[in-house]
Amino acid sequence: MSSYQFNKEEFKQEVTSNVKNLFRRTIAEATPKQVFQAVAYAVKDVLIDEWIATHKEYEKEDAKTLYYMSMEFLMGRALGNDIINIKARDGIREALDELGFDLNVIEDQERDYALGNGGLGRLAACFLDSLATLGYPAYGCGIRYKYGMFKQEIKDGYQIEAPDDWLRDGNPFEVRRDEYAVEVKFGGYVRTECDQYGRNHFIQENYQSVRAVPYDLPIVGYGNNVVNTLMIWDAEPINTFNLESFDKGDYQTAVEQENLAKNIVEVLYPNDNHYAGKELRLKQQYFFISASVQRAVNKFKAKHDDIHKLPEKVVFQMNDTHPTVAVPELMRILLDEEGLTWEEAWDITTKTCAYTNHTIMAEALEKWPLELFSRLLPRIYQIVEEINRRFVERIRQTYPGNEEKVRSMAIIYDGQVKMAHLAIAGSFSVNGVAQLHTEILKSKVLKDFYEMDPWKFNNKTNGITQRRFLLHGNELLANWVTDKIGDEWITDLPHIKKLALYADDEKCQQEFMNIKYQNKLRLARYIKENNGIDVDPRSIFDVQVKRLHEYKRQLLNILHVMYLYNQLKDNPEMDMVPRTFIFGAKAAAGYKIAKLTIKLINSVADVINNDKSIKGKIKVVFIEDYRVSNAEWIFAAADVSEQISTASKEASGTGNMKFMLNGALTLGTMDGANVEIVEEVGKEYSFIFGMTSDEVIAYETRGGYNPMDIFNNDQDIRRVLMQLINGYYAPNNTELFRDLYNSLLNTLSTSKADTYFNLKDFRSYAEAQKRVDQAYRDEKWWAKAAIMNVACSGKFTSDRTIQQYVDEIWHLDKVTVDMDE
Ligand code: Z15
Repeated sequence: MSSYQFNKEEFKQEVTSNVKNLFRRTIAEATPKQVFQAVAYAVKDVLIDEWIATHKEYEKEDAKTLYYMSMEFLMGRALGNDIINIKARDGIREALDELGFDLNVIEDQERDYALGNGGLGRLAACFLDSLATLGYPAYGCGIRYKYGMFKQEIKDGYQIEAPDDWLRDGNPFEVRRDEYAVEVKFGGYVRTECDQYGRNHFIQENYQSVRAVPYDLPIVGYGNNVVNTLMIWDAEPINTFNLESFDKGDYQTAVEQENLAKNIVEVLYPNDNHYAGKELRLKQQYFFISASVQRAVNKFKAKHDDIHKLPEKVVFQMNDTHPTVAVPELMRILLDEEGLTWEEAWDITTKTCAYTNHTIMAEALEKWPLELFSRLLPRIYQIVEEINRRFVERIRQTYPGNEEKVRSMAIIYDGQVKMAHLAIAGSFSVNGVAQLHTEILKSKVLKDFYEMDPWKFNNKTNGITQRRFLLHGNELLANWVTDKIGDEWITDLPHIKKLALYADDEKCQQEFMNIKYQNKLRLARYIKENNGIDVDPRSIFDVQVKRLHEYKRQLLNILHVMYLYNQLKDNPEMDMVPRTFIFGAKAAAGYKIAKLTIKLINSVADVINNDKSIKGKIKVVFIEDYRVSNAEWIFAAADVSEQISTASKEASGTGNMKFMLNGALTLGTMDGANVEIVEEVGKEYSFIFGMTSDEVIAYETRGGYNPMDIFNNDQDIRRVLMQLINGYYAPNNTELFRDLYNSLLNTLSTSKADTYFNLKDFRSYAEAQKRVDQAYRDEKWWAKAAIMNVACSGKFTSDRTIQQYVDEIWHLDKVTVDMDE
């Protein structure tokens, strides 16, 4: 296979000429931002030929294609990743050097593509990277939000949300594909017309519509010339090409359609693991799904004349329930536009759609009120009703006389459309995202569905791309690993196991710890620049970065910091390894208790960081605007990875894997993929604590536990809790943290107190923290344990996850792209 040959002089030429053409400046006068744009266009120039060649190959091979449907793609930055994947990073670094610019500074000019909230969106991004690297035909299908995830500013310790105007300077990598625009219809009513053969036709009338226009973004495979596509849809008013409503003088409708188009793609909903039930959200879902399904069917029909064969060439993976309207939308197209019978259409649909479940949290389950659903999507609603009617019929046939099954499994029930039930009924595959999670789905949350169709259920433990989170994010460690064991790990992560040979080697241990130190220095500089806080790079970097959510228990972490500080105040000579507690987290804008937790962390930080008497033994840092680009640096610098969710609640977690890959030790509960991490690296190189998921679920079945028992019996915990309401961390407003106190202890209703078992797990957590402190004193042991974590991370590459999806669900054809042809 021949691949792209980088030519430095040509590249410098092109950058120089791009700067001229774009900005009317010489390269010497250009700002870093302008140079970024010029470099991005030069890189795109390389990609574009591979992009075209890749799709030629897919056409030629008539390869089966995956459409990965997701409301979120948390891509981060493109440039650094793309030039690594075309293997031109060193060359471009040199070229820029010679032009007088630093590649790191240039990369830093790019905005993150923050089209996602957290784990679910970042998983989609890792999957695209792996699909391209493995050479599988795949499209990511999503929304081109005008504003992505909000930028977080911390003012006076509070989170302030600022709009993420990520497209302001344009996106050099995107390509607008006007020729693939389609129409998406909302509202109106359905008129039924009987034709001469007695067949019913369903015609949507008096609707509003928008024009969906796809923008393509290149997804570059590693060193294989494959460039796949992330297709994100923009909405435009339809009347730019259809002036009908103006002709009729229907000014009102025209204006409404214009507003509809403007609103639909305006902003990403900033809720992670939480369903808000907003009408606009359902519009967004149907908008991008209808557009994507239409595009997929059109593309299939351009090459094939038998629509029955769709499942042989096309597969839709629904990333959570958000894209579930794909099921009735495909039915609509097959019934109303292709004229198939219900049985034929259902057969095709249920062989084309597959569903991934990402959570067992009840508050995340999407249930749309019938009134809203039927008003917005009248034809889709009719189809869902019929799907439900037949599904309920099947339940009754399978379980005669057992109406309880109907109540628990129906798609339409209690005046709502239950999207998870629709997704399961309409799919040939239902997968969880870690072993434990899948077991809980099968035995608890989706038990009835599992018992009826056990063959649908399967597990695909999540993974991450080592190309972004080691090769790009941690260059020092990546080079070190390659020096030791060669570079196969880049596309075959299990090879990294060979590092275990070096775990006991003292020289290697020192080299490793020195790299960690360099990365801690880099992060310390970032923290100083962005937060103005001095941290000691010799201290333990103890890190919890993830969305802020009660079940993830940032509160447990900060309560423990308060406890530790009390101990130090009592005994300033207390022997402890200096520790820097680092937090990074965005809270959904309307999530009060989460925002208050951020304020608490910052208030505790204020007090502790300014207390000279503890001699800098504890520092607390809240990193503003945690996002993919700074995450790469944070993982690289971490010693301790905090994965402390209430057992059973974190479906998988993926940050846990990124820390492991970068040689941090896991301090965590037996939850999600932590279980598998510990299985790989061994309990001896992790710090495990807390209740098991079985214990948690047993308590929940009994209606919770009474935290007052702990409050009454544990002096240290009581002291910490009192500090929430006595103004210790808020002298001017003693009531500030009352809601946090109440969430832990609400004396009026025990069932609503501490639903995430913070206090129940506190002692066990504190003990585990003590073990961390002890362990770090033995630098050789720590280095060995850290190296073992890196060495045992092979399972957690998204390349493995994708290969399992391909083998067991998607059955895609692998393609190779040769640039000589
Ligand atoms: C989200 O980020 C996740 C699940 C959801 O249902 C939603 Cl709406 C958002 C996360 C899980 O919380 C996390 O455990 C998992 O690793 C991730 O999805 C990817 O599967």
